[in-house]
Amino acid sequence: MNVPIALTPAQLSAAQSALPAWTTTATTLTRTFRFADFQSAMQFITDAVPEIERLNHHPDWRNVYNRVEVTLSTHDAGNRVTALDVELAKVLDWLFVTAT
Ligand code: H2B
Repeated sequence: MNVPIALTPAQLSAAQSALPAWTTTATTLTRTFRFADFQSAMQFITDAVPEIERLNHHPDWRNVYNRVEVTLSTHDAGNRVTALDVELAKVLDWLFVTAT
């Protein structure tokens, strides 16, 4: 596998524009998804599994009742944000829109 490259400041800025619901820093993309209830939150997590495996890129996330708090970072790039994080963020946004 190619070593993932951290985004430049200009690329981070473009990522923030493409992901308005996310908080973008050089080291993390974060978003909290809110659902009707616990079961809907867990369904979202389950629905994301095939896409996560396809990307071979894994989120740090935390579920509290109807919330899923997601933090994306690329460990292989020294815990920096890379294009893989941006791609996974877009996938999760898409799954969220189709689920709610
Ligand atoms: N997920 C995330 N979020 N960051 C990584 O650096 C990462 C990963 N690396 N999933 C992958 C797996 C790597 O460990 C394997 C060997 O491809």
